[in-house]
Amino acid sequence: MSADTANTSAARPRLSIDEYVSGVTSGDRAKLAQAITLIESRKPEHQDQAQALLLELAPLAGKSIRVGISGVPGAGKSTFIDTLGTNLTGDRHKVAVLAVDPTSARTGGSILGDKTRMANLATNPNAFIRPSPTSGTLGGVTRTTRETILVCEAAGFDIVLVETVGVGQSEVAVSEMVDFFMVLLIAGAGDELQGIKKGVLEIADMIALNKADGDNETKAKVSAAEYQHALRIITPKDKDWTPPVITISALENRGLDDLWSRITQRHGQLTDGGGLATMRQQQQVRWMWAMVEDRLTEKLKSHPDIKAMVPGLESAVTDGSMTPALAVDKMLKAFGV
Ligand SMILES: Nc1nc2c(ncn2[C@@H]2O[C@H](COP(=O)(O)OP(=O)(O)O)[C@@H](O)[C@H]2O)c(=O)[nH]1
Ligand SMILES: [Mg+2]
Repeated sequence: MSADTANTSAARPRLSIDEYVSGVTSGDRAKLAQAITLIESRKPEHQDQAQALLLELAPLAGKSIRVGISGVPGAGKSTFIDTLGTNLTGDRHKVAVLAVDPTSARTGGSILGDKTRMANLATNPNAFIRPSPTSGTLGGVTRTTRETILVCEAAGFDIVLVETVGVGQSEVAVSEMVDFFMVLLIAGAGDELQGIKKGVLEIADMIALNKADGDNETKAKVSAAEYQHALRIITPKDKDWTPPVITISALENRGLDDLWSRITQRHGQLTDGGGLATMRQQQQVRWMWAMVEDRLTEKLKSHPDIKAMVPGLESAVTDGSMTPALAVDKMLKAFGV
């Protein structure tokens, strides 16, 4: 069913697919924003239209450098993106800033991609900032952000920055949708606090010690050396790339040219060797399976028979009168598989 044949409803999308396509590709920012809203909508008829739109835009997508940026609140992500983005637009790039923050709905705070924290970029005609959707599961937010990357690329943005918080699963989700994943750290803030224990060193393509300015500069350099050392004992993601550890000051715009040249160096290496295409293909396939798991689990949990039996099964597993495997058998039987 396409949205055009759907029953009339107040919330029905106002544009046709052709209008979205021509709006997005002609650089109409309002239409770009509307296309993203369509993608974020959970209404089935909007979803159908969004997927049709993505198929239309797909041939125009894929041509950007996709960079993930992680760091705990306060690490300087907004400041960094504002400065880097301004540098890049100054070099004639078009920069889209997206965010993955599944916690923003619950906490009401720390909505990543907040335009007020990126004052320069927010008013820059060659930048587009889209805050994280404020509702949804990690899987849901991941899907919309992934699809939004494609729409922004079709709209001519040649650099896409995806911001996320340096805690938990959202980092892994973002590293799976970008070409290059970097972590912003601050010297002396404590590894635990900054999520280092969560295996982030294993997925990072670069570590940048931010706030290397004023009295903090020496501390940042010492810290960088320590992380460099820590990285040496970790098996790299790719034998052709040793993640650099560098010091920067987002506030003073220091070290950002070096940082960007490393990203383009790695991107060039991946593009030339064919590794980029392979990596993106593998990301798509892994994502497909992740979505299968998400959707199946959702369907299973919302099945009325299963909903009815879950409390009993949980308490039986809790008190040991049933093994977890037997409980799963019962559930799947009720589900019809
Ligand atoms: N000294 C210094 N302060 C910085 C730097 N980058 C960010 N900050 C400050 O750190 C605080 C948090 O920065 P923000 O960009 O909001 O961090 P976010 O929570 O990761 O987005 C703000 O007060 C910034 O001004 C830097 O390079 N040097
Ligand atoms: Mg911020």
